[in-house]
Amino acid sequence: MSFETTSKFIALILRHKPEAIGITLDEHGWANVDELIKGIAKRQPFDMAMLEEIVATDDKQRYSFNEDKTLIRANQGHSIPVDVELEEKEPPSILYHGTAVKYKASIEEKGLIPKSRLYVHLSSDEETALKVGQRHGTPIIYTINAAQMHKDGYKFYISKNGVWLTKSVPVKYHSRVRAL
Ligand code: HQG
Repeated sequence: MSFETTSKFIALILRHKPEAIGITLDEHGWANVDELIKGIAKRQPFDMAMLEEIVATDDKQRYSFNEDKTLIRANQGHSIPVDVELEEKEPPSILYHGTAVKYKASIEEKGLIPKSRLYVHLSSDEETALKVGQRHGTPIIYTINAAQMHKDGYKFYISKNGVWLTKSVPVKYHSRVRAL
């Protein structure tokens, strides 16, 4: 497996499917590092040095170790219900969400919902939103009136790797940036 594929596999284990290698996460999303390494090493050569390199060089800083590196978790992006102790924070006045044209009708009817994940993922810059949207097809970007949402009592969180998260975004708080 390439470095990139291994990193994706770790995201799958730590966010969605720890049972893929027969491990579990605790309520805060932590996996035991030894168990993770052993589980992956059953499929391919894998050790602590490789895990440390993946964590250190990950382009989105997706993972964190605890202090003594006996535990590891994903910073955000989970579909399984874990509490990663996100920081609740006042958001910037505008946030962005990148998605695909194919979801437009549904989003403009139901608002933004987390679908399989625990939160709707938002970014403070448009460029990130564009990249996120492109993963799904022809991208479209929504601006979110986060200041108004916050005033109205909606909670926002920022993950350790700088992703803004909220439970849902009702239609009245978003508008499309690109006319598609
Ligand atoms: C869409 C990646 C229909 C939503 C990224 C999105 C991000 C709706 C898709 C992180 C909808 C879910 C998360 C509605 C929302 N009807 N579709 N009412 N409401 N959607 O992958 O935000 O590389 O779960 O717009 O960079 O694309 O994995 O969420 O298009 O930070 O670390 O449903 O995942 O990071 O897709 O991406 P996703 P996302 P990583």
